[in-house]
Amino acid sequence: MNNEVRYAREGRTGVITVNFPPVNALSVAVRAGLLEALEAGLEDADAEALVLTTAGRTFIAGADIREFGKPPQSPILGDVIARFEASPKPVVAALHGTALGGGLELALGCAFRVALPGTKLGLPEVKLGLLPGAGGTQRLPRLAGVRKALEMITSGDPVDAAEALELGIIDAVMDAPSALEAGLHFARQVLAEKRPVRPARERSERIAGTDPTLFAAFREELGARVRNLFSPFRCVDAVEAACTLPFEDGLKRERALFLECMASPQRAGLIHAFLGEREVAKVPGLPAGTPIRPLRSVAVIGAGTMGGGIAMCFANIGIPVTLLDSGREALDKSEAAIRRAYEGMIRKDRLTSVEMDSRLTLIRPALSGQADSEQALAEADVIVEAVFEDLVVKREIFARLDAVCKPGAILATNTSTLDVNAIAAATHRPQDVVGLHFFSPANVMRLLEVVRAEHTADDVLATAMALAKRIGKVGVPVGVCYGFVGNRMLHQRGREAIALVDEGASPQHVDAVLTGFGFPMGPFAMNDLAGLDVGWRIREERRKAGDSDSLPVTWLDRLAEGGRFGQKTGAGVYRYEPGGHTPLPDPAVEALVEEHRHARGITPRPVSDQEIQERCLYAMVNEGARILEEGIAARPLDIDMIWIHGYGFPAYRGGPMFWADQVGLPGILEAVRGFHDRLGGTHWRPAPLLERLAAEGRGFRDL
Ligand code: T1G
Repeated sequence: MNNEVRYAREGRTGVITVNFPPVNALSVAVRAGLLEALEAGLEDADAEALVLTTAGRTFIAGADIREFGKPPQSPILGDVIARFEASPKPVVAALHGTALGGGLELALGCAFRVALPGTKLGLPEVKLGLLPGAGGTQRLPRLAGVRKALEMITSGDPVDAAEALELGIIDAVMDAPSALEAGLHFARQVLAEKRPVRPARERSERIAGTDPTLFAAFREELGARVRNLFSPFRCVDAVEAACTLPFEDGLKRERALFLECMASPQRAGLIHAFLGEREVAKVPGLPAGTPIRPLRSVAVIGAGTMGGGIAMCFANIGIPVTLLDSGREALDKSEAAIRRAYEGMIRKDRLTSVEMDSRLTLIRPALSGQADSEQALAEADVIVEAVFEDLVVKREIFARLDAVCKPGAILATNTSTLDVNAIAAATHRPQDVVGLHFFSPANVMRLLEVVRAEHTADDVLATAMALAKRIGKVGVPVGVCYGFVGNRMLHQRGREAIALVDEGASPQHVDAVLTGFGFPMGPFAMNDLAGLDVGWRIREERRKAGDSDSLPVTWLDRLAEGGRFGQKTGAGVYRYEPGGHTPLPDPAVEALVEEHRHARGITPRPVSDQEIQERCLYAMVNEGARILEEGIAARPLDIDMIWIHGYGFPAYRGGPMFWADQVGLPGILEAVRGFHDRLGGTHWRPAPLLERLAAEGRGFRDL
């Protein structure tokens, strides 16, 4: 039966089994159930030892994240663990799957720990803006040593069973049919050998004499790695307490630090990001159980940077991919780029050469129009078009796909700006057409905007979302509009960033404010990385098309016109040392901006950090509100996930809409109104949804 903690006896051993799918999270029901089961075991006179194990695919994966932010309910986990640790009968924690967070902390409180091969053990709380709050910062250093405990707790990364055994975190790795079998076997050994129990709390040899300067040095190292984050440093404080205070006082210190982290906005943002990444896959309005079409073979049209990266995504999960292009040279270039990408992964120990070879054999280059490529198109379950952004060319390709692809094949376009409805209209099967907007580099970036066109069938959308999960992407459903969700909001941020430089800020000042906010790079460094020519071409096309939201020719266009495309030409908004990637301010750009201001009669003025942050980010929030009103994104959560996984919005801020709620919509609305009065522009006209929510004292989260 699901959702129970049960006690039973196997011979001379009592067995406590937690069965709360999907990950046996330590909800209040589990915590209470554990205490009851432990009592049953202690009262069972025939049970001389106890085994703690779980049903399902994993040992306990931690506290129940969904309880965070709500009033704590007894019994708290630390008390449950203390009862297991004080048990007069030896308790063997039998681990499999992922023993994480509170789950590992519970195991550390048991007398012994045994794991199946391949088990992962970790304390990932820091990834949620927390720290191990149930004794992990006090017991792990005593078992694994201070330095390793600091590394595990501040990184949140797990170790596998073999390393855990080596470190002293567990007592044995046993290759048994189940964790229960391993636990029972080990318990019998303990009883037969009358093995003494030494609780972690009593093992001080590995923390005694710790050099007190270790913590300051570790904080120094940490500072270089984790900008803006709060909880990693509290993790160090807690581990330091393990080395400087008696155990019980260390637990108290840990609890106080945990509660401090629990109260931080970063914890709220990171939990929103964690749960949101899973919630976003549940598409509103898509009937549960919508069937998924087959995904056995794929054809990618266009062997450019995107096409090659997209092909890798499928080969990486064992799906054969035919990569088509009209030019042999493009195919050769793409093959070389794909091989280089895999070799890079091998150098980082993220791939073996055998895996690379098997993936390379799955990617078959083919010249368009040849028999083999026609056959590949006719047989493919999914075809992804990834040629350059030209609607006429894309429509021609889709008309041809309509003629050659088998019925039921999914016809996907990787367009980043064009109208997917117009592309679908080139076929007689618009219900099979969907947008799959990958982000460059497609084999790296996790975001995949799944564009539902007017006639896209439910099962095509469901298949696209399932495909996203299978290739390790965060698939987010979006509607059809220019730039969909991410690029449409990016356009507003870019507009403001460019204007702020016109008005007196330097590009490096704008970038510094946004990297200080938590972005990995500022808009101008990002432009240099992507290539100024890319944005320039898009802005030119929008101007030619008379798009009402297009920008006049900007100083950024002037740079592109002069051949300064960014990193790929050694100079763009910044200059770069030969082979270098560090953006260096360039006096030539300053001069060009000066000239551009003069030509437009602009007298430069000082621009504050606050104005830069508000104009760049509130323009995005206001556009996000419009996107929600238009139904292009169904939920604020979708926008948050797009910006975290596609544009580096800091996860600890939860995404633009979650962050806006934390800032407070009335204040944002007032600022937007101020910018509209001062600067004009339709994009500063307050979105009616923003006005309504602010007036009602509600937030985007209330939608
Ligand atoms: N609490 C509640 N729900 C959880 C959960 C958790 N800890 N972990 C996963 N889920 C849900 C998840 O939302 C999804 O729900 C389903 O389980 C499958 O997850 C006191 C305070 C375990 C490696 O940080 O890393 O302990 O979408 O899709 O890819 O010191 O889940 O099906 O409705 O991710 O196989 C510390 C977080 C908590 C582990 C499995 N623990 N979880 O990955 O499945 S804080 C964590 C994971 C803590 C103590 C502190 C992964 C996984 P739904 P999934 P998966």
